[in-house]
Amino acid sequence: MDIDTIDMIEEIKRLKREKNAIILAHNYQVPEVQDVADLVGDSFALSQAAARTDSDVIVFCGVHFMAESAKILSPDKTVLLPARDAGCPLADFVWPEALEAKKKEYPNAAVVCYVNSPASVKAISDICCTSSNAVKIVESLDSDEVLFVPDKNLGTYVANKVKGKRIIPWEGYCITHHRISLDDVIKAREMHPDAKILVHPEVSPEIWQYADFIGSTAQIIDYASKSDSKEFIIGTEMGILHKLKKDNPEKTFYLLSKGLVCPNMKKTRLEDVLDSLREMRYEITVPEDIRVRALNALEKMLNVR
Ligand code: CIZ
Repeated sequence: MDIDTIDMIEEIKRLKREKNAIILAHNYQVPEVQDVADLVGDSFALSQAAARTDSDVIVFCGVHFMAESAKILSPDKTVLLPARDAGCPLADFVWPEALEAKKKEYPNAAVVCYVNSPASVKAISDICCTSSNAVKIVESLDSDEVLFVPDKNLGTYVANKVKGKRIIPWEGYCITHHRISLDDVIKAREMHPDAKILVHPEVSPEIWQYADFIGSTAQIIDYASKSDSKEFIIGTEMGILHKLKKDNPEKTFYLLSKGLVCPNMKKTRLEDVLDSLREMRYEITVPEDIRVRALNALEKMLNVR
């Protein structure tokens, strides 16, 4: 590590103490940002953990909807997103007017909203879900018809698992997970025949048949740590390899496709974390009426046992 980087890390730590801040890094962030963070994880678990602390400031190294979730859970804390233009194309597939129009087409459907969505969409949904609990959330609903937004692959995954309900998936998808091709999986299997293939449910359904495990980032990390296998092929954004390797130095991890790089997750550099704390930027706010309704959809999710 060069001297400038060491100085920068020291300054980030000093400012963090001065401002009583907590730094959160999503599993997809670059290694140096993960290493400077207080917590690394999936977006909703990070937001929940930050809400339980007495910090005044949350620096969310991730993308916009993640910082919004932190604000929804911690309205009295200042939430900062270090890279202002770190958005999520998947979340942008759905917006309130489009969802309201769809709800008119399916007036009896319950609306289940994946956490990868804008706060304004969560606010007009019946309940939220994460990629780890989506099946359980949909199963818990009384309604036989479910409008699932915005990820069509996660929606289809849920539809395959849940019996007796009609799932209407929204037409959104993650551009990064969509880059995995059948050819990538076949080649990876050939090159590493003993490796377990672990993929995120946001990948295309045609990939699922090759997977030994399908789960959220936290579930993939947990699976790899507990498994007796020594080699894994990872089908989600490459940032996760840092934690996988750090937690399991004796195991080997291969990326399923070289396309698994999310340009938005790569926008946050150490310099941005430093500037964020120094200048208190970029503050993420959520209008109170939207926040309260979005919180309601998130709390309903948390109440499902
Ligand atoms: O919400 C998250 O953290 C994402 C993007 C995925 C996951 O599975 O953790």
